[in-house]
Amino acid sequence: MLCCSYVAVRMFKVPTLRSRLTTARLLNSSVSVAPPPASGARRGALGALGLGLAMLLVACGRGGTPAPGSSSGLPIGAAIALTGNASVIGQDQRIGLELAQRHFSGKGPAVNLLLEDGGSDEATATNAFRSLIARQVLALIGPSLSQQAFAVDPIADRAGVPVLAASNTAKGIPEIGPFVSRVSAPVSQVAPLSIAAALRLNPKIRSVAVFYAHDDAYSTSESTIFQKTLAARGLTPVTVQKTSTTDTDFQNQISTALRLKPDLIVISALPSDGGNLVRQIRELGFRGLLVAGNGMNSPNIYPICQKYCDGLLIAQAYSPELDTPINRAFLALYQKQHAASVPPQFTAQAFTAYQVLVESLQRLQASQPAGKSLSGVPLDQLRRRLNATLLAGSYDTPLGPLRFTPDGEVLQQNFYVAQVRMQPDGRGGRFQLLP
Ligand code: 1QQ
Repeated sequence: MLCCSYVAVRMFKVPTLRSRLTTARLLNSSVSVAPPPASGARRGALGALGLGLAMLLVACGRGGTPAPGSSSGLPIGAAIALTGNASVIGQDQRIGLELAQRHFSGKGPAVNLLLEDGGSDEATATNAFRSLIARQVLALIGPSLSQQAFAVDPIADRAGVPVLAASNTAKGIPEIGPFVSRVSAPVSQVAPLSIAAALRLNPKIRSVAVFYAHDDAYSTSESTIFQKTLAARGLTPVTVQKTSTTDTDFQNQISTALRLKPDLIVISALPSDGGNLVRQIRELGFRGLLVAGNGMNSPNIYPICQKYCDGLLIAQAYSPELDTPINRAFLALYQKQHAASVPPQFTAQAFTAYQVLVESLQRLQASQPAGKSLSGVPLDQLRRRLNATLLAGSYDTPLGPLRFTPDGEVLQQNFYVAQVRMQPDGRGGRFQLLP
C-alpha cells in the first residue's frame, strides 16, 4: 500500500497541479503523483529511467484506496485507522468520508479522495502521511488519534500541507502549526458535560474513581479535564488508576478502586482497552454510574463490552436530531445504508472534515479569474490558499454551524450527552441523547 516512495516520484518535474493530473491520466492511474523537482544533472540521469518508473508509478497508484467514483479531481488525502485499536473508530470515519463524497459529488470542483490506513500507532500514520504527501495531496484529513497527530502533523506542517483533524481532541492539536486545524472539538469543551450529566442523574455522588490510559495523548488530556471538572464540583477522586492502551486485564486496578467504594467511575481510554475495562468493572460488581470519554464514542464498542456497555455516559459533538438541511441530507444518506440506526459522532465529524475542504475549494475556485481552474495553480501556493480559505470560512455542517479561530481551533456551538442503552442480549444498542 505504501510503495510510492520518494525515490520513485523524484524524477518528474511537474510544477502545477494541472500537469500532474495530466500525468496521472496518461498513466491511466486513479491517483495523482507529483514529485518535488529534481536537480538538473540528476534529472538527466533519471530521465533515462522514465519508462520503468512510470510503470512503477502506475503500480504505486494502486497502493492507496481510491474512493469509489472519484478517479480524477483535486487530490485530498485521508489517513485514518483502518487497523489496530482505533479501527473501531476508523470504520465510522470511513463511512463519513464515503457519504461526503457521495453528497458533494458534482457540487464544486471534483475531488479525488486518496484513503490510506493510518493504523493506530505513530509509525503507520507516519507512513500514510508521507505517502500521501508524496502523492501531492492538497490537504490531509486525519490521523485518527491525537497520539498520532503529535507525531505526524509536524511533518505535514513543515511541508506546507494543510491537515484537518476529524477526531483529534487532545489539548494542543491546532497549536502544532499554522497548517493544522480540526473539526473535532477539544476535550476541554466536551468532556465536562458528561460529568455534569452524571451528577444530574445522581446528585448523591460523593466518591469518584478515575481511570485513564497513561500512554495515549487524548486519554491523558481528557482525564486532566475530567479531574479538573470534578475538582470544581468539590469531588477529588478517591483514586486515579493508570492503564495502558495495550492492557486487556484490569483486575488489579479495578479491585484497588472498588475497595474505595466509588459512586462514579470515569474512564479515558481507547475502544478495546476501554471496552474491556468497562466489562471487567461490571463483572467485578460495580453498580454505580460510569462516564466514558471520546475513545469509546462508537457503537462499535458493543461487541467489546456487550451488555455491560449499558448505562455508559458519553458526551457528544453530534446530534442526529439537528434539524437542518445538511444534517437531514447526511442522515438520509447514512440511513440508506444502515436502516434504522443513526450516524455515530465520528462519522459526522469525518463527513464535516470533507465538507469543509470541498467548500473551501469551491470558494477558491470562485475566486479564480474567469477561465482559470485551480489545477493550474502551483501546488505550494494552492495549499497555502486552501489553508487560509479554510480558516476564514463558515460552514453549515451536520455538527451545526462551524468556524475556526486563526489558530485552527474549531468553534462549534452545540454539544450533547448520550447514554448507551443495550439490548438485554448485549448484541445491539443505541446512543440515547439525554434531554
Ligand atoms: C483523540 C481522540 C480519539 C479518542 C478519537 C479517535 O479523541 O485521539 O484525540
